[in-house]
Amino acid sequence: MTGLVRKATLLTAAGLLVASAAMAGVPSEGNSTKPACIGLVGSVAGVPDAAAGQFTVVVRDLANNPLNGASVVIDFSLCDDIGICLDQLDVDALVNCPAKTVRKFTDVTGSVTFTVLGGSNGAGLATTLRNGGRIYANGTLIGSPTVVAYDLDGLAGVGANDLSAWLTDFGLDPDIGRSDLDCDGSVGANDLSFWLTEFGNGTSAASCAPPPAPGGTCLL
Ligand SMILES: [Ca+2]
Ligand SMILES: [Ca+2]
Repeated sequence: MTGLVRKATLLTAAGLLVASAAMAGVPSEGNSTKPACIGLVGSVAGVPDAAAGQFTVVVRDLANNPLNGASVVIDFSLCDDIGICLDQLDVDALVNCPAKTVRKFTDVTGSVTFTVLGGSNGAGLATTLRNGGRIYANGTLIGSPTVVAYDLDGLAGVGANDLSAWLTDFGLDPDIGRSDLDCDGSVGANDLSFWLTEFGNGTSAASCAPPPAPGGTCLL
């Protein structure tokens, strides 16, 4: 190997190392695991309704390595019809009321699990309510889930008034994201089945306390 070739080889190897280092630690939307829909739920006796609302985000970088300690923010600021609870009944969840976000951090496997407490105010229509959620990892957008809610009036847990709100959404527009409880892309009979099951379980009997302000921002 001539000196020139050796130098070129070394420079190429160094370049690859630099590129690899740059990829490491940068969250990748394509490599990360995130939900297509986020279901907001209530609680009962201070216990979040994880059975209906729990979801997991796995953050991986551009080199497909899991990111430990990554800040994962679920951002509801674009969802005018959605309100989140000030108290998420989760010591690891950091709520930012003005920003309308919930933040947690990933573990060594790059994973973090959420159950977001909140509901809807039943306002707004149509496609603006689809894919309105945002998921950020260390500030990088990695997902835009639809945000669905069982408590569609944001009051008194999951109850009869929410059924009425669901039926209104069903009648108005099959594309109203908040009522697409099975996350199949439209509001239909199967979503009603989901809602009835949730109502029957009684595990989201309580709404936020205190309730969110108009517009869904939680009260400080
Ligand atoms: Ca309700
Ligand atoms: Ca559906």
